[in-house]
Amino acid sequence: ATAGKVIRCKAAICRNAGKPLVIEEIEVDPPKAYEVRIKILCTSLCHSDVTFWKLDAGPLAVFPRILGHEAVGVVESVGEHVEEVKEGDVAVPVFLPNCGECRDCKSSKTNTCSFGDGIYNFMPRDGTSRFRDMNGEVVAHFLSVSSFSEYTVVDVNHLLKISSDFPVDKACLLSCGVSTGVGAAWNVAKVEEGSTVAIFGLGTVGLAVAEGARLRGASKIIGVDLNSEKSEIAIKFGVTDFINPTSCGEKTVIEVIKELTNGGADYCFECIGLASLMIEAFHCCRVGWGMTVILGVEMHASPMTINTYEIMRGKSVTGSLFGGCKPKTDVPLLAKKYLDKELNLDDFITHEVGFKDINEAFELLLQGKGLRCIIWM
Ligand code: CXF
Ligand code: ZN
Repeated sequence: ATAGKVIRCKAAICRNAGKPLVIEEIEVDPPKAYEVRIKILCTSLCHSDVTFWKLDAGPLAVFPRILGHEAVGVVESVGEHVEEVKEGDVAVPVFLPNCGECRDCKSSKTNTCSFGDGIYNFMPRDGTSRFRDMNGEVVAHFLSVSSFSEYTVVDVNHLLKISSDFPVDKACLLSCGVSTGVGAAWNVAKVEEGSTVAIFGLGTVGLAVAEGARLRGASKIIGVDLNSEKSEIAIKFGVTDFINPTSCGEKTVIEVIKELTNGGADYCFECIGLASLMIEAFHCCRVGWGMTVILGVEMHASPMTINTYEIMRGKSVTGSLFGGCKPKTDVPLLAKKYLDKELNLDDFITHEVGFKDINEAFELLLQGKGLRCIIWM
């Protein structure tokens, strides 16, 4: 039994911005109060990992650290006061907390739990790390998860239990990207039957929006991406029309979408993270009621300038974290939709690698090849 002891295991450490991760031995401390030590079963790469991997300056550029936040694992041991899970349970960690007790958690209006110092606090709740390298140097956590390690320590507010017979690779997808996209269509836009949807960026998040819209019976799901290779896989998630902005001929994307939707889409989703594209999405939605949902993380802090008169006439812009899903209650519901053969999760998994080849998963994502690459520990 390893409970109560320091565990020595392998982790992929990010030591320098934009440089390949280095697999090293590390020490993982036992979980403190309200914490859970998890043996990661598999993890995958979400674009936010790449975003932070590239970040070379500012308060959010922390080194060395263990990236990774889309994962599933089995509970190895629990700290004091943890009753929700026990050794052997399968758990899905999530970057967004869900304490269940704060005003936000008790409200149906939001999923943004106010536990902790926000999602950018890269240490557990007491401000210290559970990771050290072999020189005794502290290694930072990331988004409260740090799944690019054989073992990690996660606060009980950042995980949920999932049935142990649920396929683990599919559970991994529900830990970030897919829940974010499906949730945005269901909880944020609340896409209805017959409505029209335009999605900018057909990565995993964008295609999960399409999947959510498909299940809600949207009549048109327009996908926009610079990579025409996405058009084929997009069909599997219900995309009915594909637009490559570089091959619209004389027309602009805005004109093409307005034509396809008889005046503008009911719902537009930005899944890239560029203020300029958010503005373009806003122009593609229907005057009077069109809603633009922002999912992409804008890292340049560029302002989004829009005409307030269009807002007065009824257009709106909104956003969400984790698709408005409350992790502990909504992730198990998504898992059930998969078991009921409604939600397509299988087609998001396009690649698989062993942990030692984790840098190949970075290559694939950087080249825009495929959707999720499952990294098996
Ligand atoms: C993101 C959401 C926005 C802030 C950074 C992390 N979450 C997951 O990818
Ligand atoms: Zn993510």
